[in-house]
Amino acid sequence: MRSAGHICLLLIMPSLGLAHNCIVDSFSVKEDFDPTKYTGKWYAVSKKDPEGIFLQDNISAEYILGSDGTLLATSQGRVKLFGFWVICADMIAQFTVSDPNTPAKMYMTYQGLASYLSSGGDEYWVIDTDYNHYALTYTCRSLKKNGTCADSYSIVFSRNPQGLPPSIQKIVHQKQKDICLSGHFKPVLQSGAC
Ligand SMILES: *[C@@H]1O[C@H](CO)[C@@H](O)[C@H](O)[C@H]1NC(C)=O
Ligand SMILES: CC(=O)N[C@H]1CO[C@H](CO)[C@@H](O)[C@@H]1O
Repeated sequence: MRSAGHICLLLIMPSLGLAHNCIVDSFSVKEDFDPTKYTGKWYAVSKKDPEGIFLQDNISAEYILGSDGTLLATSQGRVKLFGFWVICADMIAQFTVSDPNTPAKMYMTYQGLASYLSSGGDEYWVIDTDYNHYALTYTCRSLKKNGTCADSYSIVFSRNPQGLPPSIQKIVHQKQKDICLSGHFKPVLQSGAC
């Protein structure tokens, strides 16, 4: 009986591995995402960068609930502009939900508080969060023809700037795998530089 069980497992496992494609539309996001519980301060502890300019370190964001129940945020981070000028960037962002059935799939409109900072918009998906310790966000800026992502970024946020305990890192690693970004993350320094 035992060995039969083992054979069964061996046969199933490789097919589970293959079944996972990297089609962005198939990524699961936090179910019944609750923006109220998401409010407050979050610190970036690691990130996967997109192409082009992106926040470097000391990245944090503070979310509040707007009058219509959607999220608003102020965020900070160090950014290198023109290849050499490192400054602390202050940004504000507004979030909208297009499909109420997937409240974790938001669209973020952001604006730099200085004229040399960029403004724009990006998808902002909360892949997973427990609201009290960690959150993993994901953005795909452009898709390939086959539905996989051509240019993405993703950030691991923690309520605690010191980082995440190992038990939670394990959950986050699995989620990073689920969005096909395993091994692409780099730590974000929180030096208090800004
Ligand atoms: C999608 O296309 C890219 C190349 O554009 C390829 O590397 C990747 O394997 C393809 N993925 C799937 C799931 O078809
Ligand atoms: C964790 C940390 O050091 N965060 C700092 C990043 O920059 C902001 C504002 O510029 C500071 O208020 C934070 O303390």
